[in-house]
Amino acid sequence: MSDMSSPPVTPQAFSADILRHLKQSLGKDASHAALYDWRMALSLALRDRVVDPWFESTRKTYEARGKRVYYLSMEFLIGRLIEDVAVNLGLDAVAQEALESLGQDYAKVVADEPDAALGNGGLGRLAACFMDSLSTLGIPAYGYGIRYEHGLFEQHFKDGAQMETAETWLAQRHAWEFERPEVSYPIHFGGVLREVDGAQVWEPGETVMASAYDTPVVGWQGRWANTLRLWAAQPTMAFDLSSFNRGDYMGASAPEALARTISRVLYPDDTTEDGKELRLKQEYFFTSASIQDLLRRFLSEGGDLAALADHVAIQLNDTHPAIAGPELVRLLIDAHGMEVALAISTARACLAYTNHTLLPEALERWPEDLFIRVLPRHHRIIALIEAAHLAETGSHVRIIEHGEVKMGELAFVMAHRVNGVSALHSDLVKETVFADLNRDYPGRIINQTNGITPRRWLYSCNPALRDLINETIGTAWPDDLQQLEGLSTHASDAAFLERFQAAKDTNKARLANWLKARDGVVLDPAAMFDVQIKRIHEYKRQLMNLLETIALWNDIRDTPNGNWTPRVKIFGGKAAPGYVVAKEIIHLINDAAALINADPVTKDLLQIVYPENYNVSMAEILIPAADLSEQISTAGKEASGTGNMKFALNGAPTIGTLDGANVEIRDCVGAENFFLFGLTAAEVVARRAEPSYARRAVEASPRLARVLKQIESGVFSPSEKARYAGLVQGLVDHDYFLVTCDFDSYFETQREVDTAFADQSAWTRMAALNTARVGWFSSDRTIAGYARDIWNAPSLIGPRRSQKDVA
Ligand code: GPQ
Repeated sequence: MSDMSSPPVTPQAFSADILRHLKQSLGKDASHAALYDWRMALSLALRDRVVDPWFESTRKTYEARGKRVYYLSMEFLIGRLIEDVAVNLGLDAVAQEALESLGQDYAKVVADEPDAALGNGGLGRLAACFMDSLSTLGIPAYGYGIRYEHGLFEQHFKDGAQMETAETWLAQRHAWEFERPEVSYPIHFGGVLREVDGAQVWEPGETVMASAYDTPVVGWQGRWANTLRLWAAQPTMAFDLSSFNRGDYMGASAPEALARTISRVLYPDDTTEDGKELRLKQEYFFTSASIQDLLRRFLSEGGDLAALADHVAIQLNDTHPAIAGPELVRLLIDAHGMEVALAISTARACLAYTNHTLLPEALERWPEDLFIRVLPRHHRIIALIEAAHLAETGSHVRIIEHGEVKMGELAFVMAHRVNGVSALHSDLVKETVFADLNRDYPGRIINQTNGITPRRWLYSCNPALRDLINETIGTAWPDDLQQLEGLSTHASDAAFLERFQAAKDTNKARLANWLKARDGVVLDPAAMFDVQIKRIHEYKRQLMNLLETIALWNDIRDTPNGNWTPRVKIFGGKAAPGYVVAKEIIHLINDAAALINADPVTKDLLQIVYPENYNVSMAEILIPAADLSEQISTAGKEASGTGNMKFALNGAPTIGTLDGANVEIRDCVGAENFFLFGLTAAEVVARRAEPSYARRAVEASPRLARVLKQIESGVFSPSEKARYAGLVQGLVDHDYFLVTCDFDSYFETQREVDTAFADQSAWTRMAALNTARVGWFSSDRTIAGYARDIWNAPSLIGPRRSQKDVA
């Protein structure tokens, strides 16, 4: 293969690129350039170098005439891109040197980039890691999503309570994208169905245009680049001149306002569904544009639609794009004259569906009348799909039932493969939400355990550990992560462990400096950094973590001269704006922090820190600095988790339940390097059947009872004593997530953590073994699994260069 990456770049040549962009693209000279100008010039200089591999990948894809993967996702939580691109192009050191030779602070310029927060949490971040791995593996792929004008809201705390403000990443030009005004598709809504010569004809009521914006996604060593294509909504007619001429100036811009609403803002929900008409329109908007786009590409290459599935693999990231099934069937029938049964089987051969949750409230269902109003033709198509499914299987599972359109069932029936995201989750998918469909379609449900990209989640975010690993086992691990296993033999080498600990200390100091500068908060770097960062949700049990913190505070106050291990409890995460209980939990954490951090008796031993506005960039600082990873969800509720993998990879052992991918992480790192506690998924189900299980758990635990009493009586909310009475009452009355039942086991296990942490070299060894043994959780392994078991999509690049180098 001709080498697609450009010849080596010198820092001198690269500074010339930056200066050229400063002048030609930003219209500034070095003496007048602001931070923004430098950042844009750097980004554009990097982007230039992605274009050749991108074109070359497109050319090879076209030549191969093989399969393209289309990853449809409502969310792509990509975060900042400068370092991602620089690292993957092997230009990180060059870019830094070039910029510093121009008198700029590289870290400051990198940090000026706004996070592209086009997602809520794990599901969106997974999509971003998958894009990185698809490019690294050289699999031709497109990510398809929405170019939200406003990403996930910004979180502020006012007297400890969460406030939300709009996020504005597009207020500045987005450096990485290419606008494609020529790539645009009409998206229809509403209207009526008319029968013409026995066929259904859809006469839509409303139409908006979907316009493409492309961001190249370059993989490791610049060997391949795919496209993230995001759709923006635009009016078919920007401006209604007749209204304007009548003097109706507001009415004149109505078409524009209406259309823009569709791609205006990301829904801030995570694992709970918000059934709004606009959300349905967003889902159909980007799905229809994507299906039209891939069909156009296929047909322009002379493809025969009967063979579509040999060339097209469409992955549905949760049910949000589940309308892809009926949309593809509709286009095959209505636009291309295919017969119904063949259209359904063709679509199914292309489609696959990933389930990300068992929480029943998260499985999308649309009121049938709303659905008919927005998508009348699709409603009819779904009835055809349902009829075919019932006839084929004799199933009793309906897609439209009790006045609702059930998107989980629709996605399942229209997919040739359905996958869960961890071994435990996939088993539970078979046993619970889709038990009946699993019987109807045996073998359809498979597992693909999630993964994370080691380029961002180790190489970029943790330079201290990265350098140590390079020196210890060589540099071939970033695209072959199981090579980290080679660190295991060094885990009994005192000199290595000392360096491993030094890297951790560097990262803890980096976090401490960052927090001091940002929030004025001072951390003790000798204390254990105990970190729980993720969306705030009852099932993730941040509340249990806080109850344990308060119990520890009580114990320290009771015995101030005891042998305590100093801890900093770090929380990070946002609550959906409408999720009342989650917001109460945030408020309580902040209230408790205010009181406990000010306590002179405990202040050197216990601190609670909750930096506002947790996002991907904050995770990149927190995770490498963590000593302990909190993965404490109610067993059976966290589908996989991916933060759990990031912590372990960066040398933070887990305290956790047997939930999601924790199970597999523990299998990999060894039970002795994982702090396990709590009920199993089966025990959780059994416990819920016991009468008054929460009340009994509280009665059996004086320590817990004391904490609950303190909270309930207003110890942490002196200005409003009853503030948390409802929260506590809820726990005692119906503790669905079994915080009370797992509390004692969690508290005791935390004391084992204290003891273990006090033996520093044993602890560091445990941390290093975590890093050494979690290479399997690379998203390269996950994507290779999808490519093999679901997509049948080959890689178009040869063996990794790193392996060639080794050979
Ligand atoms: N997940 Cl359904 C989300 O982040 N948002 C969602 O709406 C749904 C799932 C998460 C899930 O909670 C985690 O356990 C997974 O690791 C993650 O998806 C990726 O699969």
